[in-house]
Amino acid sequence: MDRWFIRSGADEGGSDPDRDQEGGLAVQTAKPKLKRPPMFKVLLVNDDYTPMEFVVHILERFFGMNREKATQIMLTVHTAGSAVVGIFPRDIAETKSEQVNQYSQENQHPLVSTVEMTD
Ligand code: TYC
Repeated sequence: MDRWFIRSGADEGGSDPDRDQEGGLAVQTAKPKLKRPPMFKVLLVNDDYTPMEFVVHILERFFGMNREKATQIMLTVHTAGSAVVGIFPRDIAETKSEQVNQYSQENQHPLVSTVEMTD
Protein backbone atom coordinates (compact mmCIF):
# COMPACT_ATOMS: atom_id res chain seq x y z
CA MET A 1 0.00 0.00 0.00
CA ASP A 2 1.39 3.44 -0.90
CA ARG A 3 1.99 5.93 1.92
CA TRP A 4 2.07 9.63 1.06
CA PHE A 5 2.71 12.57 3.40
CA ILE A 6 0.67 15.74 3.39
CA ARG A 7 2.86 18.76 4.15
CA SER A 8 1.35 21.66 6.15
CA GLY A 9 4.70 23.20 7.09
CA ALA A 10 3.52 23.95 10.64
CA ASP A 11 4.52 21.35 13.22
CA GLU A 12 7.30 18.81 13.61
CA GLY A 13 6.61 15.08 13.61
CA GLY A 14 7.71 14.16 17.13
CA SER A 15 6.81 10.54 17.93
CA ASP A 16 3.53 10.33 15.97
CA PRO A 17 3.95 7.32 13.66
CA ASP A 18 1.59 8.92 11.16
CA ARG A 19 3.79 11.98 10.77
CA ASP A 20 7.20 12.20 9.09
CA GLN A 21 10.28 14.18 10.26
CA GLU A 22 8.84 17.51 9.11
CA GLY A 23 5.37 16.91 10.53
CA GLY A 24 3.83 15.73 7.22
CA LEU A 25 0.66 13.74 7.86
CA ALA A 26 0.51 10.20 6.41
CA VAL A 27 -2.40 9.38 4.16
CA GLN A 28 -2.99 5.99 2.59
CA THR A 29 -4.70 5.04 -0.66
CA ALA A 30 -7.78 2.95 0.20
CA LYS A 31 -8.17 -0.64 -1.01
CA PRO A 32 -10.87 -0.96 -3.70
CA LYS A 33 -14.02 -1.96 -1.78
CA LEU A 34 -15.63 -4.30 -4.32
CA LYS A 35 -14.31 -7.81 -4.88
CA ARG A 36 -15.67 -10.31 -7.35
CA PRO A 37 -17.74 -12.90 -5.41
CA PRO A 38 -16.36 -16.45 -5.13
CA MET A 39 -17.94 -18.63 -7.84
CA PHE A 40 -19.51 -22.09 -7.57
CA LYS A 41 -20.08 -24.79 -10.19
CA VAL A 42 -23.46 -26.47 -10.67
CA LEU A 43 -23.07 -30.05 -11.90
CA LEU A 44 -25.51 -32.63 -13.25
CA VAL A 45 -24.87 -36.26 -12.32
CA ASN A 46 -25.68 -39.14 -14.65
CA ASP A 47 -28.06 -41.96 -13.68
CA ASP A 48 -29.58 -44.90 -15.55
CA TYR A 49 -33.25 -43.90 -15.33
CA THR A 50 -33.89 -40.20 -16.03
CA PRO A 51 -35.10 -39.84 -19.64
CA MET A 52 -32.71 -37.89 -21.88
CA GLU A 53 -35.57 -35.62 -22.96
CA PHE A 54 -36.23 -34.64 -19.32
CA VAL A 55 -32.56 -33.68 -18.80
CA VAL A 56 -32.66 -31.55 -21.96
CA HIS A 57 -35.81 -29.88 -20.64
CA ILE A 58 -34.08 -29.14 -17.29
CA LEU A 59 -31.13 -27.50 -19.04
CA GLU A 60 -33.48 -25.33 -21.13
CA ARG A 61 -35.73 -24.41 -18.21
CA PHE A 62 -33.20 -23.66 -15.45
CA PHE A 63 -30.02 -22.81 -17.36
CA GLY A 64 -31.38 -20.94 -20.37
CA MET A 65 -29.79 -23.26 -22.92
CA ASN A 66 -31.17 -23.75 -26.41
CA ARG A 67 -32.08 -27.28 -27.49
CA GLU A 68 -28.80 -27.89 -29.32
CA LYS A 69 -26.61 -26.81 -26.39
CA ALA A 70 -28.82 -28.66 -23.88
CA THR A 71 -28.61 -31.87 -25.94
CA GLN A 72 -24.84 -31.59 -26.21
CA ILE A 73 -24.39 -31.09 -22.42
CA MET A 74 -26.89 -33.88 -21.61
CA LEU A 75 -24.86 -36.29 -23.77
CA THR A 76 -21.63 -35.21 -22.03
CA VAL A 77 -23.20 -36.01 -18.63
CA HIS A 78 -24.50 -39.31 -20.02
CA THR A 79 -21.06 -40.41 -21.29
CA ALA A 80 -18.68 -38.74 -18.79
CA GLY A 81 -20.78 -39.28 -15.64
CA SER A 82 -21.17 -35.59 -14.76
CA ALA A 83 -20.63 -32.13 -16.23
CA VAL A 84 -20.61 -28.51 -15.15
CA VAL A 85 -23.79 -26.86 -16.42
CA GLY A 86 -23.16 -23.37 -15.04
CA ILE A 87 -20.94 -21.24 -12.77
CA PHE A 88 -22.59 -18.70 -10.43
CA PRO A 89 -22.17 -16.87 -7.11
CA ARG A 90 -22.95 -19.24 -4.17
CA ASP A 91 -26.63 -18.35 -3.55
CA ILE A 92 -27.58 -18.58 -7.22
CA ALA A 93 -25.69 -21.88 -7.68
CA GLU A 94 -27.43 -23.39 -4.63
CA THR A 95 -30.86 -22.14 -5.67
CA LYS A 96 -30.50 -23.56 -9.21
CA SER A 97 -29.25 -26.91 -7.89
CA GLU A 98 -32.17 -27.14 -5.43
CA GLN A 99 -34.66 -26.20 -8.17
CA VAL A 100 -33.31 -29.00 -10.36
CA ASN A 101 -33.46 -31.56 -7.52
CA GLN A 102 -36.96 -30.53 -6.43
CA TYR A 103 -38.34 -30.46 -9.98
CA SER A 104 -36.81 -33.89 -10.68
CA GLN A 105 -38.36 -35.35 -7.52
CA GLU A 106 -41.74 -33.84 -8.36
CA ASN A 107 -41.52 -35.63 -11.69
CA GLN A 108 -40.36 -38.93 -10.12
CA HIS A 109 -36.91 -38.87 -11.74
CA PRO A 110 -33.70 -39.63 -9.81
CA LEU A 111 -31.73 -36.84 -11.55
CA VAL A 112 -29.36 -35.12 -9.10
CA SER A 113 -27.54 -31.80 -9.28
CA THR A 114 -24.65 -30.81 -6.99
CA VAL A 115 -22.67 -27.63 -6.22
CA GLU A 116 -18.86 -27.43 -6.01
CA MET A 117 -16.45 -24.59 -5.25
CA THR A 118 -14.35 -23.44 -8.17
CA ASP A 119 -10.59 -23.81 -7.59
N1 TYC B 1 -28.29 -41.79 -18.60
C1 TYC B 1 -29.65 -41.35 -18.84
C2 TYC B 1 -30.30 -42.28 -19.87
O1 TYC B 1 -29.62 -43.04 -20.50
C3 TYC B 1 -29.72 -39.91 -19.35
C4 TYC B 1 -29.20 -38.95 -18.37
C5 TYC B 1 -28.35 -37.91 -18.78
C6 TYC B 1 -29.58 -38.99 -17.04
C7 TYC B 1 -27.88 -36.97 -17.89
C8 TYC B 1 -29.10 -38.06 -16.12
O2 TYC B 1 -27.81 -36.11 -15.68
C9 TYC B 1 -28.27 -37.05 -16.56
N2 TYC B 1 -31.62 -42.19 -20.03
